[in-house]
Amino acid sequence: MRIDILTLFPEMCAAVYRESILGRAAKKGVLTVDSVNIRDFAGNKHNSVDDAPYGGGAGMLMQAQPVYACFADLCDRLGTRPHLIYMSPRGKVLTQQRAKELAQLPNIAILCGHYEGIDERVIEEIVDEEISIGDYVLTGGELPALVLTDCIARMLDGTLSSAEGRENESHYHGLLEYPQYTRPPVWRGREVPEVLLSGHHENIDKWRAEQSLRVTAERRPDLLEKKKPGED
Ligand code: 4H6
Repeated sequence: MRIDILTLFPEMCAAVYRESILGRAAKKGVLTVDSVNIRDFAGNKHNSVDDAPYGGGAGMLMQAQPVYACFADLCDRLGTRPHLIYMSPRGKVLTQQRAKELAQLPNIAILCGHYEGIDERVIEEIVDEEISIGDYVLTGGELPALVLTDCIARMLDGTLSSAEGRENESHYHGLLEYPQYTRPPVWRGREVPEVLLSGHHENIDKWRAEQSLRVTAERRPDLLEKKKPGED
């Protein structure tokens, strides 16, 4: 799949693609990530892309036209229209389930807002979906876009080694992760639970399932209520 990030800060994204799990996905050829500078589509000699909000108020807004021109150019270059996601505190909160669905798409573009946001008209005109990474506010949409990209990338076949897997992890089956331990067997007087040293895989699986339920009940009872019986 291919993800293009539309941003005023393309350099901020590039460093993350090279490092992290995204670099590995790129190397394996399962994912291409690129960023496009919205400022290249300013269309005026001062390269300005912002203006004051009608009706007054603090701060500036990104103008509709540069965002529109940037997306139109991307569509031309790709020869297709990617699913366009706008990262915004107003969006629907990201879930593992939505990331899994998005990972099925061949082309995604992510629009990052800055200043106080973007002129509503271009959002209505081109945005397919608004996503938030949580109920808090950041200075720009770039970090949320990278969070979403990482979350999608690790759902692609070939991104994770088989050892890392996607199966056992927190939130994948709607439960939190069970506690894990590595050597030594005793550290500062704390012992590794005996069952994990037993080599009895059936008992180990049962212990882990119980622990996942216990941890989830203690910390995130809301996840247990959401989980429908039989759902993975
Ligand atoms: C769109 C509209 C996403 C994007 C406004 C973006 C948090 C999230 C932004 C803004 C974001 C999230 C601009 C509003 C700066 C606050 C960029 N913050 N903001 N939760 N900020 O996913 O002022």
